[in-house]
Amino acid sequence: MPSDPSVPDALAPRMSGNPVFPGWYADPELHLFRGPDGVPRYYIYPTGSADFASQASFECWSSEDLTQWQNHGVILDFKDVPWSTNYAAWAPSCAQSPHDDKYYFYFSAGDGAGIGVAVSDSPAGPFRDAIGIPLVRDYFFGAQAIDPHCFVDDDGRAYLYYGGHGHCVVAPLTRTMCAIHRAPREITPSPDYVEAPFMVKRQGKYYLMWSEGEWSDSTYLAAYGVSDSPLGPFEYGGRILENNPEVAQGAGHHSVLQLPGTEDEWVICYHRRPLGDTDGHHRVTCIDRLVFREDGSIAPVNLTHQGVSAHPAQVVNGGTESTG
Ligand code: FUB
Repeated sequence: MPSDPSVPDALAPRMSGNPVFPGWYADPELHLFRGPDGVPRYYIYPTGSADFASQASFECWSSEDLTQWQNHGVILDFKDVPWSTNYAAWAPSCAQSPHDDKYYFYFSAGDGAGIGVAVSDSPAGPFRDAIGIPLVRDYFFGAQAIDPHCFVDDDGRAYLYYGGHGHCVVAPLTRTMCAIHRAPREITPSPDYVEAPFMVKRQGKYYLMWSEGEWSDSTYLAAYGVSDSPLGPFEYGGRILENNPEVAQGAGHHSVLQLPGTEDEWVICYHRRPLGDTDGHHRVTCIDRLVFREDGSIAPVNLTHQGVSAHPAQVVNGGTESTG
């Protein structure tokens, strides 16, 4: 018998809904961190999606269960980063150092100024510019210095992936997390690669993910490749995010996270644009399920309005926090 929709179903799981929080936010990087207060929380580090001139700071959001999100306000302001452009604050990435437990925040300073690194004792900031100069500014192998992503491998080695203008590079970081250890190497995984690299390790395989198309319209999408090494080469795996004409367009620039305490359950955090909306900056942050098939390939993501069900943030067996 169909249930009465006016009666709340106490047994129905609480859902995140999509978007997971209000406002125009893009390029979301999702993590699980246990901050200095010892409480594990999910964190999302997005770009504030507005015209470039007004993008001069970064915010972050946190949640204890993926469904209720709290805005922590500005965590890094370009007025405190003198070498930055003071506009086009894009695509941040956050990682916890396995060496000093501090949190390192990598960010793009618009067209030309480069990629910076900031540091904090807390995943919710505030972050301060760590080195006073860009970590990367020049082009290597044609890669524009935007869209940084820091990946920390199980052995404690950290890698910086980045690159716009159709080229992707990776550079190992030093133990300080604030310097390039070896010169970047090109790992552009596909002729269609555009930007937004993200790395995750699952069952010993390295999955490099990226975005293709034009970020401001419905050609935007995401794809992935697989390797035995964080340095590639990557075998093309297929598309994971694409338009759904019933739900949303322009889905891309994402991150993924294994749900804590599960054998193999994953979520994908990405931005997408409302159907019929032609303003390229109108991007919202969403979370949906990501499914690895038995053969290790990734199924195309089902974009939803309901999002994902509540899942408590926890660090299992004192084990890993975020590795992506
Ligand atoms: O949000 C600004 C830019 O749009 C990012 O750097 C690109 O990856 C694209 O998402």
